[in-house]
Amino acid sequence: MSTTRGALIVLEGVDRSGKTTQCKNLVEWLSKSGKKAKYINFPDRSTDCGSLIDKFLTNNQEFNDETIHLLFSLNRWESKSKMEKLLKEGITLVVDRYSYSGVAYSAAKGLSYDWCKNPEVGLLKPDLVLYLTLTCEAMLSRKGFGNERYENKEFQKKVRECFEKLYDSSYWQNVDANRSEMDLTQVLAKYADETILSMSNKPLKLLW
Ligand code: T5A
Ligand code: NA
Repeated sequence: MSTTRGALIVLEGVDRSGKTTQCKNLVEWLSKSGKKAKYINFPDRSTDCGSLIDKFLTNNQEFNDETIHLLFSLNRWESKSKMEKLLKEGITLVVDRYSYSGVAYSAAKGLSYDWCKNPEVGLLKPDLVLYLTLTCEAMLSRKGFGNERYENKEFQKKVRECFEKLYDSSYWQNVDANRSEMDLTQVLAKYADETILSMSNKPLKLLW
């Protein structure tokens, strides 16, 4: 019998909406319920390309809008074959940001949607996008906000509008992130479980 592939589950949302916390909780929850799951995050700051992105985000290096956009995209392309292999081995991937962040943050700076989407064409398409929503007030009150590039209220408002344009009800689920960490994990785990259960024989698709 062939292995049922893992599900590709992406968490998206504005800065500080709790993506990293929830991705890690979700992997732990899935593992405890006997499912194979792995955490993956973008940007992956561990590669050469990722280290350039890190310098940019921490304001230690400048790139024009197009260059940094392509670096973020390249950083996902670097991981494509590794991700495909894991999914085919039956491992569910819980991914902390993906192409939607790539498009939303660059479009918020004024680049066109089509231009932003193009370098992502051919990357793996998620089976589920969990989009964490959070009011501006709640976002500003969270720890650590304001340390990196892009962490300001006006820009985050634009990012929010750009994410909303990318929303696709066929595989996106909006989830209000303004609740306790554990409550939120429970809600997300239910959606993740449903997606994993529906995986049998589903082929891997490509963006968009
Ligand atoms: N970017 C990214 C692009 O421009 N293009 C791209 O292609 C990609 C992939 C860095 C930046 O890069 C941009 C977007 C970003 O601006 P990152 O490394 O994912 O991306 O950013 P981080 O700064 O690591 O993460 P975020 O700021 O997005 O935060 P998270 O992961 O959403 O939130 P988390 O889990 O770290 O929690 C934030 C704080 O809130 C608390 C936590 O304890 C923490 O202090 N918290 C809660 N508080 C109350 N209630 C809850 N339920 C809470 N959950 C967490
Ligand atoms: Na994060």
